[in-house]
Amino acid sequence: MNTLTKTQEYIALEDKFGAHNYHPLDVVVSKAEGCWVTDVEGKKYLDCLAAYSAVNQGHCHPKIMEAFIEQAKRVTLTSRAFRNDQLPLLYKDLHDLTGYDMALPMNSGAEAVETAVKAARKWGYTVKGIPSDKCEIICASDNFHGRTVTIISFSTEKQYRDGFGPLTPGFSIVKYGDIADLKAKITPNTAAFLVESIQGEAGIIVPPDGYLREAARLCKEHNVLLICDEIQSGLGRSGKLFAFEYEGIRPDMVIIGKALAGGFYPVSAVLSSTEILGVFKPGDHGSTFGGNPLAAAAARASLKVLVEEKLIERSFELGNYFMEQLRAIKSSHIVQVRGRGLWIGFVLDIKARPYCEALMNEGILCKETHDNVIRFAPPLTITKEEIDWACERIKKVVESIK
Ligand code: IF1
Repeated sequence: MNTLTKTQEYIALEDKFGAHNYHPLDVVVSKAEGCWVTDVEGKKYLDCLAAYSAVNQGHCHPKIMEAFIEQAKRVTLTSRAFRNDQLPLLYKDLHDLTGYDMALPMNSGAEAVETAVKAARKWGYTVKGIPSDKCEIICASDNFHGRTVTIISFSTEKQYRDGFGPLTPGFSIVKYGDIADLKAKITPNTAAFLVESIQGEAGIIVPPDGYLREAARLCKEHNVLLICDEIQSGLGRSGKLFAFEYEGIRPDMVIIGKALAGGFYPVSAVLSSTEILGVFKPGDHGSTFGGNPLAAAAARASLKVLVEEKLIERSFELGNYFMEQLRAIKSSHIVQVRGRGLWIGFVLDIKARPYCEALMNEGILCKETHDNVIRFAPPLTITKEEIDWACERIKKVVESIK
């Protein structure tokens, strides 16, 4: 006799045949539209994670879908051995939207971070004149930039590094938000400072006012490249196109990914100047899938939706509204409500996981970070009414905490 629910059957399969490198909530999603996802039991949930900000445009956006399907019918992959008729148009769109001279497309965020690291190192040797193999890149404490061996080599999170050595040398760490520390750690061999404009994984940490501005000034003074990882904070999540705009700066390199293709496809890119990206010569770097026509078509449509539907402005306004509503909830267990745009860290004085589970039972999907922070990062298409609906349930769950 089989009394397993569909959910339990899928979970049993996944646990038996899949590696256990995640501890997901026990909801098995089978379809999604806009801000809502439906599980295999037919239950609907408001998605307050948005695939870690990869679906800023909402799930299965019809305009991105149309571009994606139309492109899939024509040509999906040429490799970069040949040219395709979509990538040049994506380059132009990225230039027009961001003002950066050039882009280098990859697939995952981590690959784009690796690309920026390689560009910075090569720039360090060929332009700045750093002696061979002496290049240093400065990173921040509590950073999250991905999972490759080189990237975890500059993680300060023990779990991400332990057991994966030997690690890549050439990185040093400064305390995030501490400008004096950055100043102290820049050496003549420093090629770049790599930093998240707002730290995501660390718990939606907005740096102190003036930090990035001062960092940009220091970098300029010492001929060090400022690289902002906007993979999660960028493309409207923070209420601006890029979170560094809050500081009125212009980094030398910007790394984007996630929402660049609205959740349809993994697409990432490094944006920079002709001088910096010009260090790459044919054969220096590449990827089978990077810059493929399906990726480029999905990315073009995704950027168009962000702009045409004014999702960046929406994120700013509705983010402030959402935060106001959350701050109005009275509970001694709420330590802080922080964030920018529709990217909110809801800090509790206790472990957040049980409350993410309770919220799931109420029909809201979200994910804790760092034990006691619940993050709310819904698609930027969310409405005021949906935020009200969510806040009623969040209030109920928070008020149930003993
Ligand atoms: C996982 C976090 C989010 C990123 C920044 C680069 C990457 C990411 C700022 C790498 C990726 C992800 C990956 C995902 C969980 C997730 C995450 F909690 F770990 F921090 F989003 F909040 N730079 N972030 O946030 O991009 O290679 O994954 O495309 O489980 O690792 P990727």
